[in-house]
Parts: sequence; C-alpha cells; structure tokens
Amino acid sequence: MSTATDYRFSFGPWNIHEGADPFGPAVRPTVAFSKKLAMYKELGFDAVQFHDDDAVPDIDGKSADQVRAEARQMKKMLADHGLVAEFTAPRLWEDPRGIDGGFTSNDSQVRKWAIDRTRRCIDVARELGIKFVVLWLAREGTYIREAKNAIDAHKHLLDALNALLQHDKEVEIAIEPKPNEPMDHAYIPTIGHALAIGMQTVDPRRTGGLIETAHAILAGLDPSDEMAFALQAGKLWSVHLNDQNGLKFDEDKSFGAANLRVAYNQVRVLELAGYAKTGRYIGLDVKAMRTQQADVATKHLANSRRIFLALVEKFRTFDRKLEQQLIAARDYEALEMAVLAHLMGVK
Ligand code: GLO
Ligand code: MG
Repeated sequence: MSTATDYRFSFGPWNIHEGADPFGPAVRPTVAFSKKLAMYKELGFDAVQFHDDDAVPDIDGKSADQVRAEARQMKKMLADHGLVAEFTAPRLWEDPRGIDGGFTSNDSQVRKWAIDRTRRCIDVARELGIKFVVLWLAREGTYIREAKNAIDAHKHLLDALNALLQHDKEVEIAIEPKPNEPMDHAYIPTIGHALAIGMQTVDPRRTGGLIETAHAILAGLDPSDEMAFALQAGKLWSVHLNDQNGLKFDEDKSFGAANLRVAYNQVRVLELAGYAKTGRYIGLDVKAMRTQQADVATKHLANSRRIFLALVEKFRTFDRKLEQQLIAARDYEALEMAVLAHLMGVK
C-alpha cells in the first residue's frame, strides 16, 4: 500500500526562515523565493501556502490591476516548478495599521483597510487558480480586556467575513484558530469558535477551518479531537501539522518531535476520516531550530513529512482485531500498551 501518493503536502515560504526570534537577530541568510520554490519538489512537497504579500510583494502599494497581473506571473512561476498554490492568507499583522488588530480594530478606518486588503488577498488567490483563503487572526484580540468591547469585536469580525464572502461569490474562507500570541488572548481561540462564527455568516457553506497542532495544544486541547470536530462537519479544509512542548511560546517544532503519540492520533483521525481522498493538503507549519546551519535548514520539512508518512503506516498496520477485542473488553490498559508497543516497534 503506497502512502506517499495518497497524501499531498504543502508549506509556506515562511517555513524556510532566517532564524530570528524575539531575543536575537537573523542567524541565516535570506533564501530567495525562487530558490525556495526549487526546493519544494526535492523535499517531497506539492503546493505552496501563500501570504498575500509572498505572492505579490508590497501588495498595498500596487493598483488592483497590478496585483492581479503579478499574481498571474506567480502562477506561471509555480507551474514552471510543477507546483500549485493551496491558499492565500492576508498578512494584516505586519502592517502598522494592524497594530491593534485589523477586522476588530476600534478604528473604523482600520477595519475598512483590513477588509480591502483581504479582498486583494482573495483576488490573488483567484489569479493563482484557487478559491481558498485562510485567516489566521493574529492580532484580533487584546492585551488587556478593557481595550475593546469584545461583543462589538466579534460583530466586526462577522461583518468582515460577510463582506469577504460577498466580494467573491466563490471564495471559501477557513479560519486558523489560535488562543494567544502575539496577543494575550485572541478572539477565535479554537475550532469551535471558528466554525460557530462561520455558521453565522451569509454563506456558512463557504466557511471552514484550518487546524494547527501547536495552536490546539496552546489552548489546552487535544489536536486530534479538534480535528475530529471539524472533520465530522466536513469543515477541516487544511491542517498545519507541527509540534509543541507544553504551554509556552508557539514553537512550530517538527511534526511528532515533542509527542509522537499525540502526532499519531492526529494521523489516526485524518485516516479515519479519509482526509487524503478529499484532495485537501497536509500543510506543515514547522520552523527549523535557530541553531540549524543554513545549508541544512530545510530538514525540519522533510523530517515532518517523513514522520507523518511513517505514522500513516503505523496506523494502517495496527492490529484491528486486537483493537476491537480490547475495546469490547474495555481493557484500555492493554489497548494502550498495544499502541505503544506498535509505535515503538516492539512485541
Ligand atoms: C502563527 C500561524 C501562522 C499562519 C500563517 C498563515 O502562529 O501559525 O504561521 O499559519 O501566517 O496565515
Ligand atoms: Mg499556522
């Protein structure tokens, strides 16, 4: 049974990065975008996840026509490398105007800018030949509760989603929930929140979710159950698999590197749902460690993919008969041991 061909993999250009963190500068030279593109296939990846300004740099400073023309050029560049785009995502959090959030800013002019910028992001997606846009709501939250009226903020968010769905009658929008960082608290911390606000929009069918492992763990939740919730509703439209060692900064570790069993259970739920057949991608939102030398600072991507596929094999080769017997007998101690032994490759 070939597993590599069942799943398609993606990552974003930000996953090959310079290694800067809040306490120190870049430690690796910037890799040109064209060089990154050439690495995708070598690393076993099929599609590119784009921020709007990864696809069209300086997107705010260009006319709508120029934005579309540059996006078309990008599509050609992708095709030259045998690649396609998976989604575009508006990078509102890096613009000074988005300092206190875009869609949920207290300033109506900023809210307008955030929607306009995201309309452009949608246009870029369409020129890249896709309908899929992801919203990671980075600064849509607060450092202190008293800074915003949270009820109004959620209403603003809903207004924005409606405006975006109306801008393009075919666009499909997935929210990528995260509970914190850069904000103390973000407004849409879990997939439950993401899907609930989507259901209130003018077209719930065109709203869904992207679940990132680390974000679910930061919310104190199990990523596989978060995924299951979205999967049962047909709303898991992409994933950002990675790993996270407890409640600290968003680590974006290689998939399975901190907790192999938690990783296994994510693979298990994706397999149970037949995710590969939906044509949706396995996105890996992983970062190389800061200590990694430049010439080997892509290993985290290949390793994450390899771990994913190895866990697919583990799921598919687990003794189903034994599993059923142990579930029927409610002998979960034995079931747990069987899972661990299988993962470790011991009898
Ligand atoms: C940060 C997010 C971020 C998004 C990406 C796509 O915590 O995971 O990497 O996934 O910007 O919008
Ligand atoms: Mg992510």
